[in-house]
Amino acid sequence: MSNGIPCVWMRGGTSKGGIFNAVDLPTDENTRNQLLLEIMGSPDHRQIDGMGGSDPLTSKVGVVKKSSRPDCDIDYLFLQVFVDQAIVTDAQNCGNILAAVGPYAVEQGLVKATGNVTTVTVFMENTNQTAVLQVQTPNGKVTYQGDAQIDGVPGKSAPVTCEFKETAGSTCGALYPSGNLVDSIDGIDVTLIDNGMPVVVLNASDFGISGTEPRDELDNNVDLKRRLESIRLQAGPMMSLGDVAEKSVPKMSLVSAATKGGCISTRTFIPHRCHASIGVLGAVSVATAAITVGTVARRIANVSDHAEKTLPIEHPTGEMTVIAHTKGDQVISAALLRTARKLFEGTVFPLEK
Ligand code: NQM
Repeated sequence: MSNGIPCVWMRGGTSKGGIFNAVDLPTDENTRNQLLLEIMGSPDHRQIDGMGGSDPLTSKVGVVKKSSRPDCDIDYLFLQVFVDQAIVTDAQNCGNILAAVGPYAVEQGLVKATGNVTTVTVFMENTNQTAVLQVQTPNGKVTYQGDAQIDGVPGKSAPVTCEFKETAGSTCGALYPSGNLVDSIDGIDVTLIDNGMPVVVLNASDFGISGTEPRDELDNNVDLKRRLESIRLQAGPMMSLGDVAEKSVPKMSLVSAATKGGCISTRTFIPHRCHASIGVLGAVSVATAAITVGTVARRIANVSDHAEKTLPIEHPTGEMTVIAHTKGDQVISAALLRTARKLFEGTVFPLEK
């Protein structure tokens, strides 16, 4: 039997994946990626020979190490392992798995617990930006138990609050990378935005749908997916992302008027499957578009005039609230509530050679 690799399997927000200490993974990128494909069981739409859950949301990896930066506790690299293609990409960040790496870092001794709540400052390697997490550590020990509830996850858990600052242009170099608030692609008005996650915001009604359909119905809409992919491939170069055929960005967020009292309703393709809810930084980008006068989102959004805005972003399984501190149209910082849970700790085995 070959040597296995220590790992912790965790739910972070509405996603799930393997969290590794960087020292346990090969430093060569290709060797590491091959190993992660084997661990997840990719490429195979059932991921039957691996740990992945046959869904992009459960085929995720966080790689964590103690940070050498004076202002950060840990460095976090997110890797998306494609389900049915042999692709591992660091082209995107993930705010859901981020919620898991905070408690992981404390439990693994990478960060010292400080009282009942421990602040973990995370350098997000994918985008060279920082996030600040508050992790529940009563009596100096991580707890996953608590009263916080997030849509898309049954039950209640300890809260992990995540705050992001200066996420504009995280991957594309500018908040509105094309230089416009609205562009036209294939005759459809789109807003190309990156406030932590590159997202193409589109009006659902332009595709003859209400935008409140269930995830499965949209996943089975072949014509809609074909039209979205055509727009996405053209949006990539306009967003300074180059050829995005094999990238998991930009995300495609179809927006419509909120139906449950929120800010706006979303159905987001990430990019080839409809998200069961919405990504964390994806929600920050959509919320930012909703605030900004002149975007596709703002035309239909409910937004208050207050500098601190509570923006419930509706999605297929409920809503995700973004608390945005703003100055005019500008989002200065964004905070979200997430929860996390440790599911398994042990040794994972790649294929024997
Ligand atoms: O946008 C899914 C997720 C994500 C990413 C995706 C995320 C984020 O729900 O910050 O969390 O958009 O591929 O985990």
